Amino acid sequence: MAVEGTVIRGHGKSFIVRCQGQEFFCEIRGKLKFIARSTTPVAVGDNVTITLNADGSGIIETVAERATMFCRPAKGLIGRRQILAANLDQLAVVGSVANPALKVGLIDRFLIAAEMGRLKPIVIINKIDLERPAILGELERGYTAINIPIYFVSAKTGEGCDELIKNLADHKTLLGGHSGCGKSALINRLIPGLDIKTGEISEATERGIHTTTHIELFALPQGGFVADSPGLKVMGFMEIDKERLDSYYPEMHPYLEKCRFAGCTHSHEPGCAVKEAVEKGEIPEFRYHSYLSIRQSY
Ligand SMILES: Nc1nc2c(ncn2[C@@H]2O[C@H](COP(=O)(O)OP(=O)(O)OP(=O)(O)O)[C@@H](O)[C@H]2O)c(=O)[nH]1
Ligand SMILES: [Mg+2]
Ligand SMILES: [Zn+2]
Repeated sequence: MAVEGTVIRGHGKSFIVRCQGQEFFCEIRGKLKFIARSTTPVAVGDNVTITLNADGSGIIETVAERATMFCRPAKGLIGRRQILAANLDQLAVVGSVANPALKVGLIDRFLIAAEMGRLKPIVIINKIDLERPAILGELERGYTAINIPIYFVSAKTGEGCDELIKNLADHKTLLGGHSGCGKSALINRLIPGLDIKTGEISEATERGIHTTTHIELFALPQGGFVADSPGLKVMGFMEIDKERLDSYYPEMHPYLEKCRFAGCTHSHEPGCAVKEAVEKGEIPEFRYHSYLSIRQSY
């Protein structure tokens, strides 16, 4: 008899599948490998059916069509992609107020990657037990104005986590962001009894040490899943068309038609309605700066 489950972890060619609260060690049915044309026949997040062997292990028989895919280019295979996770519906960009320092530009890059990957974006700022810089108020206003939920939390003290979990319980969320910002620590806080590995911050560089090495899904007691990930760089980001960068900034939309020049890049042109809106405080400065820095980084 086949049962339905979700792949929560990969181990080379084997997978852990979670079915009705229980976890099964599974191999893939040989035929399946043959059918799948992707470089990744089974990925974390896949909804699968398994049959059970007498020894309690399982065999993955079918993989359901994927609603979403989070990919990176496959090593050594030009034009092919490796699927890092399937069926996620939300990307939480995690930053920390300090240690490592907050990088607003990186948050905005992830938000663009989320939109390109059709994941709903949210922002989580961790380590608020360390300090509360004034920029947090600006971030809150700026992201709330474009309907991106933002949460200020401490994985260390638990502050803000009750609010956050209400959101996460309704989704399958990938936590992304710098190494060391506390993604794994936050998951440990959200799931009592879980004790996944967290790392130190290098004193010399103030950076994390890339403790998490693979994507893994964890079921939240309140419902929903969170996926821990290694301190990922933004993937697929280079594919955006530079001329369309402003389309990823919803707060710029009302002004785009009002610039004096068609094809205005909002950087140096006279009569730029976007720049005027920034000067009047109608577009947050931090968002405009990230726009310019992303433009320049091509
Ligand atoms: N003060 C404080 N420290 C925290 C908090 N959350 C995490 N840390 C510390 O930050 C360090 C890094 O945490 P991790 O959870 O390993 O960070 P990560 O984002 O998973 O890092 P990678 O797996 O390398 O991507 C650890 O020493 C944690 O104890 C917090 O809310 N406050
Ligand atoms: Mg980690
Ligand atoms: Zn302009």
